[in-house]
Amino acid sequence: MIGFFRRKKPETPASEPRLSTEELAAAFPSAPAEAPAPAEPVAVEPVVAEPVAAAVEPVPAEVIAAALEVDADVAQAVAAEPATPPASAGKPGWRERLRGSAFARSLGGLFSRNPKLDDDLLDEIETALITADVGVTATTQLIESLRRRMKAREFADAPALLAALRADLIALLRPVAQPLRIDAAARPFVLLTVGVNGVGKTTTIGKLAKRFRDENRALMLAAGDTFRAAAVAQLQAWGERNGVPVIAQGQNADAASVAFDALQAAKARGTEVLIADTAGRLHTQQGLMAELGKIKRVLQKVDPEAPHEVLMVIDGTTGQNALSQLRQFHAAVGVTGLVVTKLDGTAKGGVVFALAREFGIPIRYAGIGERAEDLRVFDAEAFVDALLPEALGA
Ligand SMILES: Nc1nc2c(ncn2[C@@H]2O[C@H](COP(=O)(O)OP(=O)(O)OP(=O)(O)O)[C@@H](O)[C@H]2O)c(=O)[nH]1
Ligand SMILES: [Mg+2]
Repeated sequence: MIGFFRRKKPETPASEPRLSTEELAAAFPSAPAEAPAPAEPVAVEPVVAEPVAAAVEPVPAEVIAAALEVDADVAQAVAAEPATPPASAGKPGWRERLRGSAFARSLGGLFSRNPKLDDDLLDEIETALITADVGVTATTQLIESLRRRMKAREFADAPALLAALRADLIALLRPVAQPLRIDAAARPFVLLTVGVNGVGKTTTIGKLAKRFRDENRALMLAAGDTFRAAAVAQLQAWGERNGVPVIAQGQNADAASVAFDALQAAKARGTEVLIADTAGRLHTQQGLMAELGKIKRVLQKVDPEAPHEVLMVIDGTTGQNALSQLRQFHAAVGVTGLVVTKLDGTAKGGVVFALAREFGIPIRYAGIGERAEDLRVFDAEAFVDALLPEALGA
């Protein structure tokens, strides 16, 4: 039995879903969350566009340094990234980065011994899933499905049940593992990033800038966080590193006006992708949430289809609070894709399953570190296998 766990790669993948698609659909309906109406009427203000701000000149190193000095987080991220990664560096895999997660650790205990196929095993799995932030509803559905099948004698032994759990977890995520497609007809393709404070929006934009530059796309960034000191310099530092122009106005400028200028400039230059940063805001701050709606409407004055993607960044360590964050941001601005960050380190990671089950909104990318290359296209199987103990997963 232990041999099963030790096997490197099962020939018949243990991932073979044992639930039919219909059963899964019934077990995990991805009902879109009810979008509560914003409590505050959204004011549409005409935007008096300043003349299109020229792409900001490269920021002098001392300005960035000064800015970075006051922002230890950024300084750390910048310092962490080698200008040219050594040829041998290679991209660290999902498993390597997610190994320390609470999910991997709590489920790992189950695999380090030889569990019996009984209700105690289900109880232990249930505790592990709840501990990892999978959420009560998703956990209950997973456990009840396993229990039903165990009673129906579908599993020969405990490893068979654990393999079924792996397959069910993957099946839960597969519908939302939809990569971002840049529509070539949209020029520029406008990406608006939103999310609460400190979740990794600006870092994710930097990572995307590198990714899109590597794909030889003409890019532009809009410094729409006019609220936090050093936010503009932080984005400019990322822009400079990747040779991408950044449109900015002064601190405390109107964020919608920055977005408007940037879109006009991007259009004039035939830019392929425009990524707009926004200030972090709590989903409970009604006024700031309404501002997001305004940014969106102002973009639509230039291009009625913009933004083509409203990318909400969610911190993977947040836990179940991520659900109310997404609900509120979705109501305010219509989220079309997610990035779940900080899945490296001690993240529980389970909230990804709760988000998938509750909203069915595509998860575009996963952030698994602070460096430019630490962004992965979200892959259901790779993610689950990185969370599960090695012997079962890969
Ligand atoms: N470990 C880890 N850290 C991350 C990841 N993504 C971002 N961070 C770190 O999270 C911190 C905040 O990142 P920012 O990009 O400034 O977050 P933000 O959402 O733009 O923050 P505000 O603009 O203040 O709302 C920084 O220290 C980043 O390096 C990730 O995937 N893994
Ligand atoms: Mg930011």
